[in-house]
Amino acid sequence: MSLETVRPSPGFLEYLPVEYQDLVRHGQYGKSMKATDMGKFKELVEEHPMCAGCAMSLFIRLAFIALPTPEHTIMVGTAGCGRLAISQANVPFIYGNYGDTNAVASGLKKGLAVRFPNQFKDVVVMAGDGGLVDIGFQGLMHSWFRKERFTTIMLDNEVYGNTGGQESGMTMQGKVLKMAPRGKRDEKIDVLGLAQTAKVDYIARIAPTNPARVMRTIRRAVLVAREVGAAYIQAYTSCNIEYSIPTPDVMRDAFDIEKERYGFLEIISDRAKEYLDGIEKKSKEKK
Ligand SMILES: Cc1ncc(C[n+]2csc(CCOP(=O)(O)OP(=O)(O)O)c2C)c(N)n1
Ligand code: SF4
Repeated sequence: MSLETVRPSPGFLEYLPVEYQDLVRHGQYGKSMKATDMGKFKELVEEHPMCAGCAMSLFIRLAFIALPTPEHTIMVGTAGCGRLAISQANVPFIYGNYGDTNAVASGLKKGLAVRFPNQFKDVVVMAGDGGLVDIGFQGLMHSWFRKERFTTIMLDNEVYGNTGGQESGMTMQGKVLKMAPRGKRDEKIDVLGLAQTAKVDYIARIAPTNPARVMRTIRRAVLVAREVGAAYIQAYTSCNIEYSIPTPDVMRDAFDIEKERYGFLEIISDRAKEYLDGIEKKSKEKK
């Protein structure tokens, strides 16, 4: 193996598993993909057991395509629907106890910096709203207050999907769910506001209506987390099962909710903006 980690030494590639060969030859290892390339290359996540038509699975697919350097990325997740797909990808995945993602990611990031002082390693937490803001609330907030350099992506389906429809802190007030029959009493938690209070360097709210925008947002978050500070993306990823959205209407729902209360929003600190401007300018010059 060469020191380039992804590119095997000449003559060695053919002895690696076919999956790996494909990822090097026809996949994302060592390359950057566009949303319009979808379907034309070997993706990091190809199969998953999530419900047909689930918007969360679409978002996860886009998130993996967007990773700027998947071969140097480690995902952290927890119980919930999303991990069913995240754990199938060709990216190392750490599955912690429910709610401890941001504590695990904090330790991991520090350990990686000691073990690989000359190689950046991106750490990305991707977990449900319940896992992050209910049971994981303390770990989430403290990782932000400590300015830990990793990305947190909330798969906000506004319910506990994996356990059959309990309300979460992110469920809208008044919403009746299978296991919240009286309707939710309290308001949806303003996690974007909390992220601002904690001075998170890159904050975004997004719905999966525009693949190119989803990918750009994820890339920007991961890059800011690599060199500047904490990054947070809150993504509307509807649960068609618990919200009874017919599969053909899942995207219409995403557009409706985006228009109503989930419009695209980016809040970037001055230092993160300066950093991103520099990177994006260099990349334009290269083209
Ligand atoms: C400590 C602990 N408590 C409870 C559970 C049961 N559990 C598994 S998934 C889940 C809810 C998942 O909801 P969310 O995090 O919003 O993700 P979603 O499934 O909606 O994507 C719960 C409560 C668990 N696995 N561990
Ligand atoms: S239960 Fe809901 S969130 Fe979970 S996979 Fe099915 S549609 Fe998606």
